[in-house]
Amino acid sequence: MKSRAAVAFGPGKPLEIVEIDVAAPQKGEVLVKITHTGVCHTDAFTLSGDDPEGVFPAVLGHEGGGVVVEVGEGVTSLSPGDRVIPLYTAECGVCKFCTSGKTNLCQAVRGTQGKGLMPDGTTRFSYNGKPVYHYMGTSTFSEYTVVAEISLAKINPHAPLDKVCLLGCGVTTGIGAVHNTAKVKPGDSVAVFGLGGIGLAVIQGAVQAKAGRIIAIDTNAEKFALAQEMGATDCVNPKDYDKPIQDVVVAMTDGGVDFSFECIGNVDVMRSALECCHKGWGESIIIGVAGAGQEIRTRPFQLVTGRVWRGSAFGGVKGRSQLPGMVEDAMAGRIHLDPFITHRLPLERINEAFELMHEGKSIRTVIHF
Ligand code: NAD
Ligand code: AHE
Ligand code: ZN
Ligand code: ZN
Repeated sequence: MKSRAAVAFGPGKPLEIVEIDVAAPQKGEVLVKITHTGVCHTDAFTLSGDDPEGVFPAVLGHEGGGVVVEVGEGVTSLSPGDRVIPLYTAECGVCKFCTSGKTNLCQAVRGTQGKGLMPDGTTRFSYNGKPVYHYMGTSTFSEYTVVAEISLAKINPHAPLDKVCLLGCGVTTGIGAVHNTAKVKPGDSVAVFGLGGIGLAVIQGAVQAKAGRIIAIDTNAEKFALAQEMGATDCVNPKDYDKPIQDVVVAMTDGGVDFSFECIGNVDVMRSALECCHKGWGESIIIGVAGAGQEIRTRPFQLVTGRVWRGSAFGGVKGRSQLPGMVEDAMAGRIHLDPFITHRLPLERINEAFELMHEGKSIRTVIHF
């Protein structure tokens, strides 16, 4: 079938809106009509060429919501008409990772997914007869996409897709990192570096966890109003100080925070986020994604003296079993999605969403088809 899609033809180039061909779903696959998708910084990261897994031409996008149109052979858990959120972290339920009870990082389709291919090693997308690659197993920047059955969360049939699409990445990542990775407890102090969609979701999670101090840190002071509305107790701009930001946070908190979250993808800030944690127990969660060749550094003494570095992918959330509950939370008002949606645009204007993000003017732009 034909589908309108925003195709990334090469690194650093604007997306092009073209009509691609989408082949029928094969065994274990599902054809989904995407109605809405957010634009996450990770899409911009891959488009920039910094992603070691970036392949072109590709249909990017991983923060979508849609409706099942057709199922391939052997698909039993989904039917046409079901509302779904595509998952870049699958949940097969049977692999070593899924059964470990220790991680959400199902590996059933991760190998082919990282190469821009469906699990059978081929693509369902083509343009002028040439293959177009998939992205993160989701490719939500296309009106029609093909996704593995194990990479789809079936959600409430009445869920507002124009909002809950944000649970496909940003909001789930931030809230999940607080509860599943850090396990923040009432009264804990928290520092959040970077106040985009991810950092603001961390703040929302920290409020849910009844954290004490929530210190919001960004070099763009225009982000502070929303951070405060979300529940930040303090806002700090590193540009206002002539000493390292970790020293500022340590001085504010009688020795450092219980938890910090890096939500930028800057390896220097990752060091600051670790070093602003309290001696003996402070934990720093890396959420930001850094480019090829980037490495983190600190003095080993920072770890010897009890600080801990952890990472978090998709907030540690198992998509098929846990995301439907988070959709219910959003529908019941326990998760607030509206504050994240600063802009709405049609697919044809998707490049403006990237510009707004780079200019620091948006939190999330929701694209409609
Ligand atoms: P965003 O661009 O909306 O927000 C980033 C924020 O960081 C902006 O407010 C910006 O002003 C701020 N910032 C930039 N440099 C800074 C600095 N030196 N000090 C303080 N603040 C600074 O991005 P986003 O969509 O919120 O994504 C944030 C990061 O999280 C990205 O790296 C993205 O790839 C990553 N991410 C990771 C996961 C995961 O599962 N681990 C999921 C989603 C996104
Ligand atoms: N492809 C990159 C890594 C990108 C990355 O870390 N992705 C995050 C999700 S970002 C969503 O906005 C993630 O979940 N990683 C775990 C995984 O399995 O990809 C690289 O460096 O190669
Ligand atoms: Zn994302
Ligand atoms: Zn699995």
